[in-house]
Amino acid sequence: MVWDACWLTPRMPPEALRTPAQVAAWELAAEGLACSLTCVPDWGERFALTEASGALCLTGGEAGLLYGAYQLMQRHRLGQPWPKGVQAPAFALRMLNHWDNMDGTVERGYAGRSLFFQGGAFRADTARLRAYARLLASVGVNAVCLNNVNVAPPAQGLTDDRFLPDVAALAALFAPFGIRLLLAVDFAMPLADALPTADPLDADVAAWWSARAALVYRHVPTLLGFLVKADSEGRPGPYAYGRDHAQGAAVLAHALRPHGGVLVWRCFVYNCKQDWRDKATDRPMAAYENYAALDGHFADNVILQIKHGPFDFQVREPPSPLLLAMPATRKAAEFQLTQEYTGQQVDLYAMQGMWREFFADVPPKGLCAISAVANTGRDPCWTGHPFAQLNLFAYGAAAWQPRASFAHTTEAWARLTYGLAGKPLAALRDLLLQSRDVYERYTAPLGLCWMVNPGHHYGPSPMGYEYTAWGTYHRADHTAVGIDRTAAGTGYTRQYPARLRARYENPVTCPDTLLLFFHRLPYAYPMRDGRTLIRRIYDDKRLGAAQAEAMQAALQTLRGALPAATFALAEARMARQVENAREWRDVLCDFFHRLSGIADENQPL
Ligand code: GCW
Repeated sequence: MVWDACWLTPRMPPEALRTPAQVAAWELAAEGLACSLTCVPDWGERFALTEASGALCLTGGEAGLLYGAYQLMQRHRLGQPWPKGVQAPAFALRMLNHWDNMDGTVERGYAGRSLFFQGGAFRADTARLRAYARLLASVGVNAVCLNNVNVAPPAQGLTDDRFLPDVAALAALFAPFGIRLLLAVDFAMPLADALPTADPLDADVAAWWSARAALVYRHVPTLLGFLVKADSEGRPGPYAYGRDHAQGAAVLAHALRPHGGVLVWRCFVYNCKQDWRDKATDRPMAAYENYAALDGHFADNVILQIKHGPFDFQVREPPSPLLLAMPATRKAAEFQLTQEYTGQQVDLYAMQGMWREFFADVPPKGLCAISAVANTGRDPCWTGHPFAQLNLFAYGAAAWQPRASFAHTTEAWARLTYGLAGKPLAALRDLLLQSRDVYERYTAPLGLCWMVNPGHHYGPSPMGYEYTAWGTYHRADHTAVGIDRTAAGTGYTRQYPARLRARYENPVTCPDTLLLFFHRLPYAYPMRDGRTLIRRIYDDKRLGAAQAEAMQAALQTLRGALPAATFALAEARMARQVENAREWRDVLCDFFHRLSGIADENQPL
């Protein structure tokens, strides 16, 4: 099968190359770039480019040389000056989490089947996997978790003799690209191995985890560590034994420590069996309630991986207050490249703007790592929609420089990938830059999330989650819509530091994009621009759908400028996006009309 080289050249570095520095030297030579390399091992991932009397010199640690080489290649092709001074990533750990199952399916995957697994075993597809490792290195990712956090059989076998030789082979294949692997493990694994309990304070359980870690590291000494989803959406966890999550994490962290292993512990813990009548429980408060008091209790080889927003990767969320708390704990922000709620790689949704806004409120210095759910699979273009490659590319850029410019990254990606210039370049850049706002406008303007179809999460279903157990309500009735999450309401805003609390607490200072996330407002509520709330909802939907139609027309100007197969794919998906946008507009306008009794004067249905 032929797959996209993305921004790279299709010719691959030979398999004989074993170290990142060797790959770096090969890449630069293949690109025709004369540059001398100096390896200073202490530099790690850092690098510096200097130019003396016309001769280029790249200095860096092993991995630094590789990142420097890719940076040099990009700048060279873009005709940009070399960056001055020593370059270092903002986050030492830049992870990608695959939600891949061993049967070959991918949970929330929209880019084909798993790159790693098929039929309960590893795929023997060295060529493609090496190309993948190279692609990830070229964007700056340095850690990959292979399997789904929802660990299903036979993935427990990833930590025993059944599959460890395969993990070791993959680790060796990724190593020349500076990438280390993680495995998602099940907290209750000791039970499956005939122990009567998985209680983290039980001595036999601790011994079991230590033995298991020793076995894993015998096979894969370079493994970065384990990733755990515990007490979340039906997964086993320490709560079953009356233990808190610091106690739960400690037993695994202790087992990993002698091997230098890291435990990435997810904080996506909430009550997924809520009674919808219960208005006192407010799901966005859950992560903070479960963890904030445990600050300082986690071992230093534990990283808490916290979703960037308090809900679950919705189109728009405020930053998770937990990411602004727990100063004595190592924390990672988790993003979702795979477009579960954001268009499923049918609709365009370029994410970097969201990450920039996030990092304006959550200083990168307070975090030690960044993580994202992968959007890649076995599709020839890797990402389902060819333009969804941008989100992977931009994730790497943001992981190095969280405040990197969205427009610059987008333009660089379009130029490197398709060699565009002039009008076509501007057209593609503009399509992508506006894509998030447009998608938000026809799906969830004003922070009103969770109106998606339950289960698969594509398309509108305004009451779909309203009477379920998932805690994701909007409580729209004939007078008002939204949930009051202020101090006078559920109290959620109290979880924020004063600066953000003040911004969100009052509808007058709360940004429009989050208005109905934080407030319950009547349909006649006067918005800043003089329109009523209901008028604004109708207008946003109509404008969003009209903008999707305009995007479809704009895409047509790229015919001939993009490779034919890429254009055909983008065109077909755009037609589906326009259908989706119209559906959202009509279902939501009808829904609010019936509920409120207030007609949309501009365009009655
Ligand atoms: O958003 C939800 C998804 C689940 C996912 C879960 C999680 C892997 O719908 O499919 O499970 O988040 O992040 O654990």
